[in-house]
Amino acid sequence: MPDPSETSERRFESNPTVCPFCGVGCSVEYAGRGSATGVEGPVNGRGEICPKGAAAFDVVDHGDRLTEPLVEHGGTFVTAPWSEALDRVASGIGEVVEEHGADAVQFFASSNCTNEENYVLQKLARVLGTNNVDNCARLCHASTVAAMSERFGAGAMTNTLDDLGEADCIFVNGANPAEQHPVAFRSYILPAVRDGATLVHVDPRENDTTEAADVHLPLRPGTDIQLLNAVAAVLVEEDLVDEGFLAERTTGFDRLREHLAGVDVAASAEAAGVDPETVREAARAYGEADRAAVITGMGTSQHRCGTDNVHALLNLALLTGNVGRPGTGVNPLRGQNNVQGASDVGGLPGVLPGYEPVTDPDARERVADEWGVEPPAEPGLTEVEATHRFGDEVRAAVVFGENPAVTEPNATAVASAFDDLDFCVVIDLFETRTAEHADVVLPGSAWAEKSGTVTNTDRRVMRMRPNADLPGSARRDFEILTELGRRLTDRPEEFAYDGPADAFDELTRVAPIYEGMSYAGIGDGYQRWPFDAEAGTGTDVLHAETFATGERTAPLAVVDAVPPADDLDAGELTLTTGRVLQHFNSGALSRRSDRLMAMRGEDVLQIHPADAAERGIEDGDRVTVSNERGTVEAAADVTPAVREGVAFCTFHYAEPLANALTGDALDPAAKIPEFKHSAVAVEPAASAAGESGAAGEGDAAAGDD
Ligand SMILES: Nc1nc2c(c(=O)[nH]1)N[C@H]1C(S)=C(S)[C@@H](COP(=O)(O)OP(=O)(O)OC[C@H]3O[C@@H](n4cnc5c(=O)[nH]c(N)nc54)[C@H](O)[C@@H]3O)O[C@H]1N2
Ligand SMILES: Nc1nc2c(c(=O)[nH]1)N[C@H]1C(S)=C(S)[C@@H](COP(=O)(O)OP(=O)(O)OC[C@H]3O[C@@H](n4cnc5c(=O)[nH]c(N)nc54)[C@H](O)[C@@H]3O)O[C@H]1N2
Ligand code: SF4
Ligand SMILES: [Mo]
Repeated sequence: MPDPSETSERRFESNPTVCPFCGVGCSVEYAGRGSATGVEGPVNGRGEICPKGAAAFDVVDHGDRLTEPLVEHGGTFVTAPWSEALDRVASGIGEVVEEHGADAVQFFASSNCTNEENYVLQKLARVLGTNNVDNCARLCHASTVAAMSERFGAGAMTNTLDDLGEADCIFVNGANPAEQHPVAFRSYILPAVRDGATLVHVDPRENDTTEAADVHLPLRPGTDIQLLNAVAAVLVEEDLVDEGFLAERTTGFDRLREHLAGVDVAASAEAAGVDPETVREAARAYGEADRAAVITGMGTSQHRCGTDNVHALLNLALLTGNVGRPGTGVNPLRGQNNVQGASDVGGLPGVLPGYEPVTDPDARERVADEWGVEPPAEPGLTEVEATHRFGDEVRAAVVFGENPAVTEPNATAVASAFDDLDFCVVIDLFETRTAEHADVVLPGSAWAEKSGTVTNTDRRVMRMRPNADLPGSARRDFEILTELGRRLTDRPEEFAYDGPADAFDELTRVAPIYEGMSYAGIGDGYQRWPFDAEAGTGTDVLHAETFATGERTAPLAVVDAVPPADDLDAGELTLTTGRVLQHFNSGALSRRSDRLMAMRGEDVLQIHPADAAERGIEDGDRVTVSNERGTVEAAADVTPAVREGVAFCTFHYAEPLANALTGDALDPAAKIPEFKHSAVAVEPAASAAGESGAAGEGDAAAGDD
């Protein structure tokens, strides 16, 4: 492979910045010879990184990078100068706003991009006159945030990664941090376990996290409420609750106790498909621990009852007094490197920067003081609601660093919905599946080409610094977005920033949780929100004296099981989807890394040996996975690691498109999709069947050779 640093015209340099992949937020920099390396940072104190961090530079100088704007002409893209492409965006969006109003435009903010970029994007939407701005936190921890905001007053990790060292029990529900948050796992969770903490893992599959676990509960997908209610019932039954905490810091215990008295532990465990004794073991480990921390991920959040799942999880922490002290709490591990920040800065339809509700007149007025115009008072559309209305009341979309044609549920329908729009602009690094449906594609800047800040999973705001100049005519995302602000709104002066630092200063004046932060204060380290401007420090442990709601108490919640949207017909399996270590989300970045592709090159379907045998499927066979929404083909990985009746595949590829199979059902509170439960039929693929009978197809295949 040619060394990009020798063949490229581009200039690279080494400056500490933040890994573009997961929300752990490891510090990395350019290391020469086309590679990135870890450097000592606030989170990775010894410069440790995972394989994705090590591969981060592979996309920066990749031959597929977009280097010129693309404009659609007669069904194909042609390259165009920036002035023409931007004119086309201004007229495309302008005409839709003129004819249908600003609420006919949907803005997709980017969890992969900086606080400053997302701040500008949501400001652009709101100055234009709509709250229709969302980011893929919607597909991710929206339900976690909904439940935690309601009960605790804040949706983020209650504690810090460092805190995990003080935990005596770590209860991991629906997350696989060994693969998805590897440095959090190796540098924080594993040391705590080696130090004696008991690790409980609630996951239908055995994976790398399970290997380190003391207790594994391989539940049926979609039965978290049954399982967590059984754990809560044991806590009450066996007197493992914290009476003092319940009296002082909670309300509603009598009602919950009464409800749990009606929960039969054995029957509930059976409904979840797990052994009642193992449920008791898990409950004792959590309830007897002096300090117990919950970690939660997509297995909990991505259900039509995702918000209720989290409510059931929050009960455990409140029942046992595991909130407000180091080593405790409820800790959602956040997805992309800036999904926390994209939400913090207002990239959500219901809240302004700093989570101030758009419905709050005081909050709107505070923003108006800064912007000179008041944002609309009605919450906007979430992103899946919006794609369901493309061509209807939504007529245009601005998609910034997101790939919904691959990552939203029922994605074949989503992709064709993009064609129903009057106008669509995509700002990305690559010509993604989503970009294929755009009218204009603008070439943005990769992580190594930008400066700004990102906020990691434990609320640390850290600085990104450039390691590379731009390829071809690509532009910095910040400059593209401010230019769109000047062209699309009638307040161009509001988008005349003197660089990202200037936008960050404005953010600290608008978002109360960021008040008092500065680039200088962050320096090579971090500042954590909520930030105390006077003391000049952040808050590590939330909810210590009072909850972020301002109340001394938080309510306990009665939670009833909710059946999944898809019913299983005879012979069908439950498909649940997720991730592997070597790939990242839609694969837009990870699939372009030769070194990651060499480690793991395709999406496979994990299926239990008994289910495989019943269908005549052997390890490595091609299989079709289908339901009324679509059919995909994959190679079978026959393994007892996945429970019987369940199949698992990743969604890291546009081909096969796993999300062709997932459904449209949304959680009513958070509007998060049901990615973790779909009914599917699995059978040997026709090509495989061809060898054992369908001679015509077999011959055709041979003919191709
Ligand atoms: N390597 C890698 N790292 C990543 C990403 C990536 O794509 N690749 N993506 C990033 C992003 S955006 C996110 S949000 C995080 C996500 O990180 P995780 O939350 O760890 O991700 P998932 O693999 O989607 O789901 C976690 C586990 O949930 C289990 N599960 C499935 N159904 C259920 C269920 O009904 N109940 C329970 N309790 N468990 C269930 C799955 O078997 C899976 O092991 O990872 C981030 N980090
Ligand atoms: N079946 C199934 N589907 C899922 C999930 C699941 O578990 N199962 N998980 C869901 C979750 S948790 C998430 S977060 C979503 C993720 O959904 P997406 O956010 O759509 O997925 P990504 O692949 O992270 O897409 C990021 C896009 O941003 C571009 N990009 C990256 N960096 C930059 C940059 O600096 N500038 C610009 N302009 N563009 C950039 C990339 O090229 C890519 O096209 O997927 C969801 N979909
Ligand atoms: S753990 Fe996350 S932030 Fe750290 S190197 Fe790996 S992908 Fe990057
Ligand atoms: Mo995510």
